[in-house]
Amino acid sequence: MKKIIVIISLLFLLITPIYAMSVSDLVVEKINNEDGFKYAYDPYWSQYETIELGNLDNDPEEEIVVSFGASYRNDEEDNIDITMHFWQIYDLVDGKYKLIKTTWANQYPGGLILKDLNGDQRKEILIFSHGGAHYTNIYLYQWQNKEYKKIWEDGSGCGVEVLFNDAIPKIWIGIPNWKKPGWCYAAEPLWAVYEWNGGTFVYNEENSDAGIEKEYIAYWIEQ
Ligand SMILES: [Ca+2]
Ligand SMILES: [Ca+2]
Repeated sequence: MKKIIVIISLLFLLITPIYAMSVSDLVVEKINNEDGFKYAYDPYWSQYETIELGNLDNDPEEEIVVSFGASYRNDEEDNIDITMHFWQIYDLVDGKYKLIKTTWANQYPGGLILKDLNGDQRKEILIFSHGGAHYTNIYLYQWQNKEYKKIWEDGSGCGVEVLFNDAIPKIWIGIPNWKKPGWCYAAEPLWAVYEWNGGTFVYNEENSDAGIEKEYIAYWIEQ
C-alpha cells in the first residue's frame, strides 16, 4: 500500500511540477536593482505574491511570471526595510526555467493578470502595484521584437478597475472631482474609461464621466 501511495505521489509531482512551485523557490536570492540597492525576497509580503503561467512569446511553451515583494535594510538612515514590488519572467530553456527579466513597479506588491488582449495567442502582462494608502499604479507589457515592452501605464489615488472579459477590454481610472466641495479620497470620483483598440488602451470620452479630460489636464497644469 505504501508503495502505491509513493508512486501516486511521485506521479502527482511529475504532472504538476510548476503548480507545486512557490514564488520563493523561483526568485533569485539577491536582486541587484538599478537604484543601486540589493533587494532580497521578503516573505512578509507573501499574501500579495502571485505566480502565473501563460504563453507570452514566440515559443509554444508557457512562461512563468512571478510577482512579489523584495526589501533591503536602509542602514544609513532610519534602519528600516525598504520594500518594492518586483516581478520576473522565467522562460523554458533546454528543459529548465531560466530567469530572463526582472522589473520593479511602484511600490508595494499588488497583482498580476495574464490575458491575451489582441488575440495573437500570446498573453499580455498586466501589473498592479500600490503606493501609500491609496495610490494604484497599473502597467501593461507585451512581447514585441524579442523583448517585453511596456505599452501602457497609468495610475490613480481614486481607484483603478479592470474588465478584461468583456468583448472590448476596459480599464477605469478614477479622477478626483475637484469641482465638488470638500472632495476627499472616500468621495466618488469621476471615471475615465480606457478601451482596448487592438494595440493599446485609449481614452474613450463618450463612455467616461463628462468633462474629465479637460478638468484633469487643467488641474495638473495649475500645479
Ligand atoms: Ca512561450
Ligand atoms: Ca497577445
